[in-house]
Amino acid sequence: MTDTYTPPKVWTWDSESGGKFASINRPIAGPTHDKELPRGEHPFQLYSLATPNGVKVTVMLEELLAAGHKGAEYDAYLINIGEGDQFGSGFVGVNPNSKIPALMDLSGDKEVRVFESGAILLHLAEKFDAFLGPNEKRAEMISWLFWQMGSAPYLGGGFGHFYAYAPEKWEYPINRFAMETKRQLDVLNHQLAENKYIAGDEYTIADIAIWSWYGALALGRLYEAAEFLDVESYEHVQRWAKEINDRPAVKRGVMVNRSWGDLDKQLHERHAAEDFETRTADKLEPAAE
Ligand SMILES: N[C@@H](CCC(=O)N[C@@H](CS)C(=O)NCC(=O)O)C(=O)O
Repeated sequence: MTDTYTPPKVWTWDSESGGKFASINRPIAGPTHDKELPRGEHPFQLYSLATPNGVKVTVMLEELLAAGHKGAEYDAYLINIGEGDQFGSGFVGVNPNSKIPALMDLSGDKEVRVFESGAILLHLAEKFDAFLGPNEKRAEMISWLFWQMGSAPYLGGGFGHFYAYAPEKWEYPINRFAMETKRQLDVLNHQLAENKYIAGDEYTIADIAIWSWYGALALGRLYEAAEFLDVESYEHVQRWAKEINDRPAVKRGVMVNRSWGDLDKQLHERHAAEDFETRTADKLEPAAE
């Protein structure tokens, strides 16, 4: 690849960069418009979309409910990041970083906002004392949770962006990030060769966080890159990814705030357990033109 770009002395925001998310990317923080967020009746209010970062939280909430934690009832509202919903004033009030997922915890005396998917997982796990694994493995579990938070931007923002979303295919960034993504898959493969779950014998929030990205990748659900990355060859990641995929709470969690794919797998908003049966997109009236 030849370098055809000479950076100016000072970068300025004067043209669209091209690619899938060019129209929503901007170099400044803060709201672009006034918009209050809706609120339901449950202790947790989630504002999200079923991307891998969003799915972490809906899987966790469904797992908590499946484990009998009735206090984990939640209302989930769809944030359409392609339309710029993340820049509305209400959303920015919950997450000043303007990215899904964002959570309001109304369960205590004071309302608490939580943003960053890893922080949300930890907040919920500590609140319900669930999916934390045994005490003696806590440092290991948290290490893997933070591994995911630090690693996935190379997979999503690096590999996925240049392989699937950039306006052209450039060999240098695709090579660089394919190499790193495969290295990460191999790290997981080694760990899962020795352990049933990522931090030992118990299913934890580290599995939920890592599965949402690397499980989806291994199952061929991200960037149409399964063949290119030869994901089938990561034998232990495959075993683990399929096992977690079979969990009923995971099957529900991936449907919440999903707005693409099969209509019967899209639950745009979730307010009650029965919504999975009665309010998927195939069962709703089409919106008026
Ligand atoms: N580190 C954040 C990343 C969140 C993130 O990147 N969210 C994306 C969707 S997966 C988003 O909201 N993008 C909108 C934007 O960049 O404007 C987390 O884990 O919560």
